Amino acid sequence: MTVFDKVVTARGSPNIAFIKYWGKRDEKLILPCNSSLSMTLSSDTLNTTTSVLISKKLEKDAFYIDGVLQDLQDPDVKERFEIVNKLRKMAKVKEKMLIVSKNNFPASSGMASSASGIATLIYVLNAALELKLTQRELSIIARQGSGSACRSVFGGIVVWKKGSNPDGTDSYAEQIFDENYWAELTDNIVIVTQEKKKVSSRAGMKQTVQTNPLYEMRYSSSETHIKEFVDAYKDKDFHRIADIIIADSNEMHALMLSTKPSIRYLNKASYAIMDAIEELNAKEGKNIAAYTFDAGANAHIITLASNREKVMNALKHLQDSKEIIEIKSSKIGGAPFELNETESLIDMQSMSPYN
Ligand code: 2P0
Repeated sequence: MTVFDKVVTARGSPNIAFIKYWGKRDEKLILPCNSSLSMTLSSDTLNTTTSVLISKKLEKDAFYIDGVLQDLQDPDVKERFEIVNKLRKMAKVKEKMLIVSKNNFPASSGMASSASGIATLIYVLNAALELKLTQRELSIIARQGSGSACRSVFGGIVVWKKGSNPDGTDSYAEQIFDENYWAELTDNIVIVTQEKKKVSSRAGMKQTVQTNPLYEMRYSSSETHIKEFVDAYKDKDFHRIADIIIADSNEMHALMLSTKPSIRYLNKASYAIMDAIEELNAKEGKNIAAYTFDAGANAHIITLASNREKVMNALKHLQDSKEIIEIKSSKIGGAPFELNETESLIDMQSMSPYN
């Protein structure tokens, strides 16, 4: 039974990939060329909150993100809204929906707002439509909204298996370690730019697969990296996981660089951060921090909570020189979860978003 005339609210969070997804074998179904591995971040620091109301009294669908009413005719929005229609159809519901979503971080700052947004949306719709889908089923649907979103359906360390079925039924995420296994892990997001990226991930990865003669190597190297990472993580061996995290980020950015035309997301400040982290590790005689970059210049510095201060000190000169705008610290976190009525983003009286 679908929950009518009642607001359901949930919260989810982004994930940071340690073994990167960068290329699709099927654009429509969003099937990746290689498996990937990520850490889900705690919703304490970065999160998306989404409320949904399904009612016969609503005349049309409305979808707000960060206070902005989305144009459901816009091709990008329409494509993403398809998953809403898919779930509504599964529940045999015809009523319209009001969906209100809020990120507590800027959408274009390279902090995977689409992963967090889509995973939370699927989760809240599953609850509101009382579909009772499993996390695996939710992951398959989230994947079709945005690849990396399928990993944010789970907490902890998550692997998105590339699968081999042409229909995508075996391409989903799975939790490998829960968030409590190694709760000391932190991600310190170093903001060096707030500019929107010039090449979208979607366009960039397509260009890489189509034009890059080096791309082939990614099929095997990603699998090796995942296997090595899981082995090292089992032993809580930070030195080894840091080596793999750094190597995989550099490999993806080397592939971007050698794409035609070349794609370059890193900037001068990104390289200065890489230098600072490498110098810190050399000084310590072992890796106590790892850098990783997604499709953007902002760095993610992975370190244990006990070493955060050393990392901050190593980056201080870049903060003083204003090359670093801000550092947002987060830690490993769990799966999306439901919130109570007090956290609702929808005013039931007026059936509209709270201001
Ligand atoms: C990742 N990224 O594994 C990689 C690393 C960026 C660099 O997944 O086209 O928004 O919606 O499937 O998931 C960003 O791409 O792309 C991404 P689509 P998505 O996290």
